[in-house]
Amino acid sequence: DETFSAAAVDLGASSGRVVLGRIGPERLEADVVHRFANKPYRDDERLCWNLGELFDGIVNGLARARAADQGLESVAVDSWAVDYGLLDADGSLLGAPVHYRDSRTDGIMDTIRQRLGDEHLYAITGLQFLPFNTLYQLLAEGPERLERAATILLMPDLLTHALTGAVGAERTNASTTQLYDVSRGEWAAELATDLGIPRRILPDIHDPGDPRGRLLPELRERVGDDGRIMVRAAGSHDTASAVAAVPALGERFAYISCGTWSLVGVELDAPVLSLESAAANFTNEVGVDGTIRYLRNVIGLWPLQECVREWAVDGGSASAEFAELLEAANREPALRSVFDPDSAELLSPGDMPERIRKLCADAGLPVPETRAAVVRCILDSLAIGHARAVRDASRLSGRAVDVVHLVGGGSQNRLLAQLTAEATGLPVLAGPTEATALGNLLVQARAAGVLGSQAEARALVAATQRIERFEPAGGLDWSPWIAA
Ligand code: ADP
Ligand code: LRH
Repeated sequence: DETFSAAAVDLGASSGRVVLGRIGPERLEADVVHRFANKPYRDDERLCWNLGELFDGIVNGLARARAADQGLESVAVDSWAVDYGLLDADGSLLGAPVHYRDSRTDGIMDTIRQRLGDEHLYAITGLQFLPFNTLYQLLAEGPERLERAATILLMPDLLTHALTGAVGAERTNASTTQLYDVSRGEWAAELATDLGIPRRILPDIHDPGDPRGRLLPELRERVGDDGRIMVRAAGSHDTASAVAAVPALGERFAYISCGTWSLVGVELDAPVLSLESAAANFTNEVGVDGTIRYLRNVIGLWPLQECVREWAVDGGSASAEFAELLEAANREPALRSVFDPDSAELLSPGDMPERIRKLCADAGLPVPETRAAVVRCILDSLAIGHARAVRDASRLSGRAVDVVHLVGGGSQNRLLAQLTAEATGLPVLAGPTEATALGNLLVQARAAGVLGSQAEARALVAATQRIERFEPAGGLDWSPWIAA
């Protein structure tokens, strides 16, 4: 039997899931065997991730995957980028991992940019300037805590450590820290030292697919494993895994990995480190097989998630109430009021409908009063953000783009897919929804020798997964909005 059984642990900012995959040269089946909410909490002052709950979700999910398939032989973890836990010399966690949307980093990025200069920082790291990059979070820890720390483990590495005891950093996610030298392919040790971040806390780097260890004995019992399961590194940055599963058959494509964030860009062989690229805030993150994810963070479905949270509407994939809200937004007039999706005011949680109304009012546009009008305003604005980023990615990298692949939870939003096709003027291929988990699984299958190249893996996604095409029809002129 040539079928390979693996589980992907995929943690998004809004939910986590364990996906059981069965993969062969012409087979790719993936079932979500466990899905759990990812709910940050506020301790005295900080917004934190609930590591204990996430870990329980993972172990319970792996137990379900093992019960469903006795042949389960491989597991890998991916999650959102930049966040981490610090371990002390005894291997104990120095406090809960802090959420990247916490205010502890306020002001730090600006200070560092002034001190070192964008040109210097970008030439080394190629990373976009986001206030919550790991670099700035580490500086927010303060010197005493950095002194006490023995190692930093990014979220997927922290969970891999909890599963196996192994310590290390996986490359695709290391590349999101702004402490990684994208040209040399190693930690930017000098930059770290200059900023007072001890070099010793940055662990050895591993590549996607590398074996990381067996489950710890106490977990084998909970999972029902007899020591057979190998935990591997995935492309542990969720966006790296999502892009690895984009069902593109050629080179002339852009992708939008759309969930809490929309990550919008193209795939390249080498980084673009021009000042123009830095000014447009494009990033050069490392992908599977050493590719470069040349992209920009666009606000994504975060404002919509925050609105439905405020309205106490279930925004989950099977919610009828959510589907009705999107239907109502579809009936609203297009491009009535929009906001700049790059507005820094929208990054933190809370009070989202009011903040959106204020942005519209400040811009002298009609204020969206009803829920349907607010949702329409969000989706129109997001489509504008998508179009602007696709255009700039292509222009700054010189890569021609004929088609846009929309993947992730947001690819189920048909209105958003249609608006994105209209705004970009390009056909949009929507799906797969669980691209991240699929990309995680495909890397494991390649490491196990079940699949060959990345191109073969992508062709397998294209041949087996449901993908819907949206044409750039519609009589509206989006260009003034994109230009503004
Ligand atoms: P993340 O990985 O960042 O947690 P996901 O990729 O899971 O995000 O995407 C979550 C988003 O997908 C939700 O915020 C929601 O807007 C969208 N979504 C989920 N299910 C549906 C659905 N059935 N119809 C439309 N949109 C959906
Ligand atoms: C998407 C993502 C994105 C990062 C953000 C913090 O889940 O990993 O690529 O910028 O989370």
